[in-house]
Amino acid sequence: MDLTLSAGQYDLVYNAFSFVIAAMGASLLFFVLVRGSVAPRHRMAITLSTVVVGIALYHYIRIFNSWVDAFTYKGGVYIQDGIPFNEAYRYVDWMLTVPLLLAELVIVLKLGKGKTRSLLIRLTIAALAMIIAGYPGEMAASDSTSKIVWGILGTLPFLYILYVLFVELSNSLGRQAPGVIRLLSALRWILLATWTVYPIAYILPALIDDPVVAELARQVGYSVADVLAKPLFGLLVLAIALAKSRDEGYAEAGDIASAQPTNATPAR
Ligand code: RET
Repeated sequence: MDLTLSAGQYDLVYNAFSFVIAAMGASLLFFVLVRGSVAPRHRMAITLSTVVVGIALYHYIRIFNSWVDAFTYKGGVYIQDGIPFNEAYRYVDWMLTVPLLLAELVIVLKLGKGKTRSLLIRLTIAALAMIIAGYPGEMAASDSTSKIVWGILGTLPFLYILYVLFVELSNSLGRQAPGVIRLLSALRWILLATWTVYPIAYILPALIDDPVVAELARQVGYSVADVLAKPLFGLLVLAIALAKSRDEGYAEAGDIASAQPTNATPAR
């Protein structure tokens, strides 16, 4: 349905997308710069965080441009009479980033090869099934029956992912250092809290009668969730990788040099 938005409503979404672009770009730079502080055996998790925010940066630039192209400013309001807003970018983004985020979590645990492989395969299949089922429901913005049916189908693999993370993985946590266990459990709860925002944002258009309010809530909801689920999650994974590197005695080249006795000839 074509929407008519006040300048404030239009700008709310515009600024939310702009904020996400800044957050993804800044975290991309940060993850690249901080990589050397992590022991080489834990760098794969940081690489995945970097790739995830890079993919999201690209998609948010596209989403932002699509929002701009969808509206024209006439008579003091924004009218949605342009190129249809492309909601599919989000789903393409998730197809890539959700399996990578789950892989980050599994890889930073450093479990055995067989266990890691089996977790990665099962979690990836469940993530793809969840997103593929959600897509037709997302497109049926005003038809609540198909939204609910596809939503339930997408929720089943979502529950499976939560089962694997909260029940199956708990057995592997005992082998980690106590500080790392605390961070890992925070990571899982952050995942749960941020990922549940997505199905809520998805179902909002079926619950809220006013299509303008529903659309604003959906776009801002997804934007906030994306910043929490990607950069913030990446920061926590980084904290775990740093804690493990420290526990394993890894120190950066610069730290070793500065720990040398002071009577050594200063480097020029
Ligand atoms: C859908 C609709 C169907 C039911 C459920 C959904 C869940 C989506 C989730 C998305 C997570 C995306 C992330 C992106 C970050 O990069 C597909 C909305 C349960 C959990 C974490």
